[in-house]
Parts: sequence; structure tokens; C-alpha cells
Amino acid sequence: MPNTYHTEAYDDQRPGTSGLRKKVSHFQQPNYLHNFVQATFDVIGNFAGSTLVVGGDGRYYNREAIQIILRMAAANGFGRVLVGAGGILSTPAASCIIRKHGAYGGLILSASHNPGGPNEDFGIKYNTGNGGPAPESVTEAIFSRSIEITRYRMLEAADIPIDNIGSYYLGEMAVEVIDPTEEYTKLMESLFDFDAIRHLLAGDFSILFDAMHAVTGPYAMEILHHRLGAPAEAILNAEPKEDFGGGHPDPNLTYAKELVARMFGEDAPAFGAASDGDGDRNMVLGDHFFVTPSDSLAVLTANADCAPGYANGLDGVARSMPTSGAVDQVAKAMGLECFETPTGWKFFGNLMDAHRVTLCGEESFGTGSSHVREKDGLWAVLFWLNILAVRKLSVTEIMQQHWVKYGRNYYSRHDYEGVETTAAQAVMHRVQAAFPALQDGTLAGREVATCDDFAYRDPIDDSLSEHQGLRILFTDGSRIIFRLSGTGTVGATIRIYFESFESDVARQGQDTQAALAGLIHSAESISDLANITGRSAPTVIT
Ligand code: VG1
Ligand code: CO
Repeated sequence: MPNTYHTEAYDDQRPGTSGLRKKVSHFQQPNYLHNFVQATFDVIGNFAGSTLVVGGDGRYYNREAIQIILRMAAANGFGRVLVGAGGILSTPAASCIIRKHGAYGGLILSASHNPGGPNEDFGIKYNTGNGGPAPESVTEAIFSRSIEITRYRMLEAADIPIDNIGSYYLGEMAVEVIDPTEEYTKLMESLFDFDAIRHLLAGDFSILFDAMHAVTGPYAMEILHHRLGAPAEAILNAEPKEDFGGGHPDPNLTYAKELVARMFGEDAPAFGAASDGDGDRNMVLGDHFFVTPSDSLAVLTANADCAPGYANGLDGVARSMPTSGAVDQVAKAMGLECFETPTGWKFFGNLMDAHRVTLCGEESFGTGSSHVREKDGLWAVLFWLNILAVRKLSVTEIMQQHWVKYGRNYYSRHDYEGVETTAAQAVMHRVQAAFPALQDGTLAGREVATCDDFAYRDPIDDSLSEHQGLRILFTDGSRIIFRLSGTGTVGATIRIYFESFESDVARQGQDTQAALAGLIHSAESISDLANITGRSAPTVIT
């Protein structure tokens, strides 16, 4: 008989935008992880005898957590667990493996772009059998269960040697330690023209990929180096480390320092990219050129027929609400349906399952497609390389031609990280209080069309998600959006998103911050942010 242990419930296990994220020490409290895992197993239905996928981004506490989860899965009646060797599975690879093996679901261990190490962050989330993050109905059920839980089940057994590929048993449950890159690599080969990319890289087209000492190192080595022939030196920080080498594994202009310096330095390569802690994000750069994630989604959509996996056309596209409307312009021109969802990948799952969308993306360096049910960093990199190989243009040329054809959506996000929670809430209240006066008025010399608190009705299952961000929408298509982050672990992070559309080619060459200056200034003044938070400037601008 599996062992059953008594436990005391915690009251703070409500998952955020993407799972439960806390400091490592928080997860190390007695039974903290056990409770969350048991609460998950208690609500996800009848999985007896079926398969669970487990893996993580390799951060500190990954290995311990995996051993705990394996013993709990065995005691709870799973038939088999697939675990990535070394405990490694990128988030998109985990999604791929869940789908390929018809698994019941998966547990992904990651705090994504948040730093790792004994004093930093850890995280866990449950993905369902479609390979995607559990929908809100499931995450809410897990939370409800977590506050009343009194026992968990765990087998007493020795550790599984997760570094060695092979088959093992824990009681009656099979544990298969698998190569974390194999299935994922095959999937990429089925979508993109590897011969064309190999040919491109064999010429004088050089690339740099920054794995940021996070999970994509082994994947980039296998795909970009071994399969596609990029030199090993083209992969920066390729070795996954438990603390990401002390860095912040967030692929943006602030944190991907080394890559940015080289792409904007002398003899810059033609193409540069980076991914985050768990491999689902991507940043794309050209020689002295930054591609905003919102533009990237639009470019992939407009050029999808360059890649074999998408040559037969797209079902539709989707973007998160704060993401710029660049993809909307392309969708309109191509006659595609275009959806606007709340922030977080879980909202794309239903649309993909119903074959309503093929490509989707978020402004936060996330792009992906229905090949899996997570955003996918290396997939985006390969998609870009495939397009560049076919079109034989530089990144800058692709972008400039795109803007001429579809217009340019100037776009920026300002993050104020680690703000005191009450101050952050006060800022949001202040903005909302300004809405009545703004309605039908003007701001930054632009006419306000409407202001609202974004709510989303899922077109497939009719579920409603409210309070997804405060929006000021202008009649010329410009937008200012205020949102509080749901992924941080210390205090609150205020995100302000700015967008303005420019169809006039003569005005498309401006500096982004300059083009948005009026909106930025207005946002600071109506929110009274500096006074309320004591912050005079954002922590990160992307
Ligand atoms: C952030 C991003 C959001 C993304 C989420 C998870 O959420 O803004 O677009 O889906 O991170 O990404 P928030 O609530 O902090 O704004 V990851 O790479 O952490 O799975
Ligand atoms: Co991530």
C-alpha cells in the first residue's frame, strides 16, 4: 500500500499567469511542494495507469522536486512517468512530449525568466493532455483543493538515477528517463526546411544564439550546431546552470547583455537570438536591429508560406491583448481570423484545439504555433532562419519592407519591478479613477475612443476572464495599457504598454521611445506613478 502522510494546508498556492512561482526557500517549507502536487493529482481526474511527463529548466531545486514528484506519482497510481535526462525539459519540449505520447498531463518545473539559485525563484505548473497550461477552471480547482488538503501520498523508495537514460521502476510505476532533445528536434525538422537553413549558415551568414545558461543550451547545440552546422561558438552560455550563471534568464535588451553588445557592436553577425530560462521565449535581432516580439509575430504570419510546416495556410492567428496590433494588419490583408486574448499562453489552447488559430504570440517575447501548446523560443528562431533563407534579405530589410506594406506599430513596454504591493494597487486605482474624465476626451493630443478593464469571453467554452488590464484606446489606434504582473515573487510589477500606429512611410524611421513620448508622458501623469511609488524611471524598457 502506498504511504499516506498527514499535512497542513497552505493558503498561498494560487497559481499566477503561468503556474505557482515562489522563492526556493518558500518551496522548501515542510510539504509545500507535496501539497501542491497532491492538490493537482486530487483534481485532475482519473489518471490511473496513464502517463505523466515531468521535467524542468534545470534551476536549483529541480532535481529534488523531480524525485519527490516521481515518488508521489507512483503512490497516486500513474502507470508511467517520462522524465527528461538530468531533469531537463524545456517547456515547449515538455508540451511536445505530452502530445506525442498521449500523456495524461505533465508537471513542468520552472520559474521561466526569473533568476534561479538557493535565494531565487522556483516554480511548478500542470499541463493537460493537449500539452498546454491547464485552463483557469483547473488552476482554480487546484488552488481550492490546496487550501483544504490534509494528506498526501508518497512511496518510500530510493532516488531514480535521472541522469541515465533508461527504464526504471518505482513500485509498479515505470519511470523512463528520456533524451530531452530527441522528439523536439524531430518535430522541428518536420516543420522547417533544414536543408535551406543549413545552406544559409554555410555561407557568410553568421548567427549568435544566447542560451543564457538556461534550458535551451542542449537544444541549441543539437539543432543549430549539430544538425544545421552553426559553429559551436555561435551558441553563447550553452551550459545549463542551476543559477543561470548568476544572470537573469530573460531575453530582452536589458538582460541579454552579451548578445546585445555583439549584435550592436563591430562586425555584428547577421542574426542573433536568445531564449529564456525554460526555453519558451525568444528575442530576435538583426545586425544593429531589434525586432519587437509583436512585429515578429506579424512577420512570421506574413511569411508563413516560406516554412514547409505552414505552407498550406494558417487557420487564424491570436495575440494577447497588450501585444501590438501589427499581426492584426497582416491578418486583415490575408483574410485570417484574429483573436485578442488575455495575457498568458493558457488562453490560446482552446483556439488551437478548435483549429481556429495556427500562430499566436505575446509582446513578452513569446511566439508559437499549434505544433505544441506552449510558446516556443527555438521554434521562432528556426522560423526566422527559414524565412531569411528563402527570402534572401537581411532582418532589417524584412522588417522595413513589412512596415511599408502593413504600416508600423510603434510599441514599447515599461516595467516597474519590485514595487510595494499597496502602491502598485494605488496606481491602478488612480488610473481607473481617471477613466470617466478621459472618455470622449483627449490625451497626449489624441482623441480617446474608450477606456475599460479588459475582459475576455472564450469563444470556445464561453468562460469569462475579467480584470485583465486597464486600457485607454484612442481613435487613431494608439493604446496605453496598465497591468500588474502575475509572475513575480517579490512585491508587484507594474507593466505599462504603449502603442501607436504609423502608416506614413516617411514617419516610420523614428526612435521608438521618441515616437511614443507623448503617450509615455501622459501615462506617467494620469497614474501619478512617480509620487505613489517613488520611482522616477522604469526598471526595464523593452
Ligand atoms: C509574463 C508575460 C506574459 C507571459 C508570462 C509567462 O506574465 O507578461 O505575457 O505569458 O509572463 O511567461 P506577467 O503576468 O508577469 O505579465 V513565461 O516565459 O514566465 O512562461
Ligand atoms: Co518562459
